[in-house]
Amino acid sequence: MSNVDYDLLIPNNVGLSDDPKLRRALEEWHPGYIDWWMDMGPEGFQTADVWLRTAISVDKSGWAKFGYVKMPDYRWGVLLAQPEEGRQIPCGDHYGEPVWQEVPGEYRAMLRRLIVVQGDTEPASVEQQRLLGKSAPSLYDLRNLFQVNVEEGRHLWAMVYLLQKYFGRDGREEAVELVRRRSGSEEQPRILGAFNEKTPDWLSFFMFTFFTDRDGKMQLESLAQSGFDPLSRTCRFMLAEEAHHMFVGDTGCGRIIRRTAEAMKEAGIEDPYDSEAVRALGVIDLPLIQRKMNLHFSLTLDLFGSEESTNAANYYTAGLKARYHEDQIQDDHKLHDASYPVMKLTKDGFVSEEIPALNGLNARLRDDFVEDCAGGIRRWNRDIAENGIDFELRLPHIAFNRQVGDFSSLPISPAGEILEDSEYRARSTEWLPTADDAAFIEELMQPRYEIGEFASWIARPSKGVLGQPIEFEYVKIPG
Ligand code: BYC
Ligand code: FE
Ligand code: FE
Repeated sequence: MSNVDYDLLIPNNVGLSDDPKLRRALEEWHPGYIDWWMDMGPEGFQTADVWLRTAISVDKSGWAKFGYVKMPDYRWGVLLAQPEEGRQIPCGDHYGEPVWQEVPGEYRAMLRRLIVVQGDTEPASVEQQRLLGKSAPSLYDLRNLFQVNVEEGRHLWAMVYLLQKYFGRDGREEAVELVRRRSGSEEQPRILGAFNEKTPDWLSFFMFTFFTDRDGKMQLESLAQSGFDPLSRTCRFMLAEEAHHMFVGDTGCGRIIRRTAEAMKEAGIEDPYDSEAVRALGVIDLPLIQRKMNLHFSLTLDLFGSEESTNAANYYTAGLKARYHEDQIQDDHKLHDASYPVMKLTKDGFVSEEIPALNGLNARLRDDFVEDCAGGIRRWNRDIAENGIDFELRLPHIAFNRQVGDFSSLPISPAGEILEDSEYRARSTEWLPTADDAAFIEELMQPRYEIGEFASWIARPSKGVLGQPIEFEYVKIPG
């Protein structure tokens, strides 16, 4: 289905030109969105020409076009994946019934909540990343940042479309709130904790796109299985874009780690903990990278909610949100009699305990997430080892540094040791980024805007974007 209407203000494949009411609602929301983008989007680059991909079709092959765009002129479209003939509700009480094309009345509030929470994270991430352009390590990376930003903007459009088309007046009100809340604000914060944290530097940005965008992937995968078909189709198309965000995080962290390992090898530094010597090379020491990883991993785990959740059970039973790859799992898809093992902290330490599977769905998705992280970390460690450095990056224990769920606020080390509060506090500078780390990184991160040049602390990518050379003017910054 290539019938994307690209001539309207809002490019779409949802028949906006035949639905004047909805078209008016979206067009009325548009100026507020642009105001938000000018206010909270990438600071200092709104007039730059950026070589961006824009979604113009939902065909698996060739769904995007590339070219120079000024970001405020980006064509944020509403694009749904093609409907699947005969699709059925994949889980819960309505398992096997035809999917809903309209909102099931009894589940309206739950569904709206899910869409609002999903929608809220998209602009939040743009807000968190808005200052990063000022310290970009290269034009290539600057362009990737902006690509991620405009696509998160499009993901907001995707959720706003659902709210305005299917939820009438309260949907329109929620759409306004989505561009009113602000990441980190005291009065009107973003809904989920991690989206009120700072993304102060590029190492954080790459960790965020590796871990937090991957939560996005996992959540979108489970919403892509929704019995509410418009949500499913929307999320399926968003996942096509999301793959690039994973790529940015995975290769970004990987290039930083490789650069450090290579620089250490060249300089003959063997002790990865000799941070003074390593930092003097203009690269980031591996223990600091580990501390950032501990932070972003633990913040992201909080996004899965409590391990045991009746909300999650209700979403599933209603058929609104399923498991990761629900359609590939062989069981009854109702889970009334099933159990799931979750880790609990008892007086005997950590033990695995079986809980009703329906209540354990957040824990299960989180476990799937942890597994999904493993490949990247394995590759990074291979680069470290290949340079002869004795250091291994490790995901911290899932109970470390948590603010949501069973392990919230417990003094547990990244290795999973249960400590006294005082020891935990005293040692936390070993495990989480310190003020000294922040000062070092801030000084290190000076922008490189020359074509084909890269900052000292990051390796060049293996290739440019879509066949372009690495030496390409990915962003034309006005003089
Ligand atoms: N912070 O039963 P519980 C992305 C609330 S990222 C603050 O434990 P539930 C992206 C919860 O709302 C993906 N509050 O959890 C990435 C509930 O409050 P109410 C975003 C939290 O509901 C990068 C109460 O605590 N999408 O796309 O089963 C860049 C008890 O909740 C938090 C989604 O998350 C928290 N961390 O699950 C750009 C999918 N956790 O309702 C984009 C939609 C929980 O009692 N959302 N609470 O007032 C959901 O599926 C669920 O809302 C959650 C929470 C999985 C987030
Ligand atoms: Fe997104
Ligand atoms: Fe993303």
